[in-house]
Amino acid sequence: MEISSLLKRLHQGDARAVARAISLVEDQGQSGPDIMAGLDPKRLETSLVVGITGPPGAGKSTLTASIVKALRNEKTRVGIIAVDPSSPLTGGALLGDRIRMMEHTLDPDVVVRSMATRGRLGGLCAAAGAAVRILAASGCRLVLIETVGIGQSEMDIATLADITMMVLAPGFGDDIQAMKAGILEVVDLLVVNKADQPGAQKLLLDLGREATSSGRVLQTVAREDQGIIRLLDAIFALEQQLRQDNTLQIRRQQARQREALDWTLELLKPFLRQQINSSPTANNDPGEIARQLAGRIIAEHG
Ligand SMILES: Nc1nc2c(ncn2[C@@H]2O[C@H](COP(=O)(O)OP(=O)(O)OP(=O)(O)O)[C@@H](O)[C@H]2O)c(=O)[nH]1
Ligand SMILES: [Mg+2]
Repeated sequence: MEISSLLKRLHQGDARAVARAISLVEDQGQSGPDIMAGLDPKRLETSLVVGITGPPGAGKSTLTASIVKALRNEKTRVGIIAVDPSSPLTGGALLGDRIRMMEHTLDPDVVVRSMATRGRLGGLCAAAGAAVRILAASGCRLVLIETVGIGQSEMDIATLADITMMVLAPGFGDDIQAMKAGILEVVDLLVVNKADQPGAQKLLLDLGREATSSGRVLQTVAREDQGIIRLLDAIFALEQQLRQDNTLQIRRQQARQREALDWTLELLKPFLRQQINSSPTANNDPGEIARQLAGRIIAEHG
């Protein structure tokens, strides 16, 4: 298909054109850059990217589905990128959640893209960043990125987002709960999900009064669609603030730099592999091989 007609259909919101465009960019073929360059900058500007992270089982997928439902009630088009092989969105998890999301599978204004971390050597940020912008250009006012876990790579993906949100639940991710209010230095919003469960009050107490009264800690019962409107209000209020004080622009700039680094490493990989494989070295220490190679490259180009 011609890139121009692909772009046209993409901007009309055609789900297959969206999927095709993302695949073409992921494949790093000739047309990738043309697609990215052809995306409507106005749509990219007005869309909002929200990263949803948190320990396994806290209710991220249920919450995502519930947010989607609330947005669809307002006729808002929404994109979802699920970076999680076990996500219900990708068909790997509990039946109940799958049914919940199936509500939206026939809705052309809910665009879901899943990305597996497993089996991927790198370039996840780069690929996810491109997918985010393609979804935004297709008319998604909101793009949600769901990543499982609380580690560094999940946080890296979270840097792609304009606003980050961590979902906690009583009994899940006790290690991060030990960080208490310190979490709010890392993420914008903290969602205490499963507020219907007895441990929720203790979790809120643990977070401390300062945190819970900051407006950045919210309670939800995702399974019952409770607290979602308030959460969305908090997201949009924060968006307005970030746009006003220019923070949004700075965050996007940082995200682009992060993605550029990711792309660069991907593109250099074949060259580096070849260098490593062909260097006649008696050295058996991989760390030392790497230091020497990096040292040579830096000496030549630095
Ligand atoms: N009691 C209660 N259970 C909930 C709530 N929200 C989600 N759950 C349940 O918690 C379980 C895990 O929910 P998920 O949405 O799959 O959690 P997740 O964080 O996406 O899990 P992973 O993708 O595996 O990391 C499911 O059985 C949900 O039905 C809630 O508000 N209250
Ligand atoms: Mg999930």
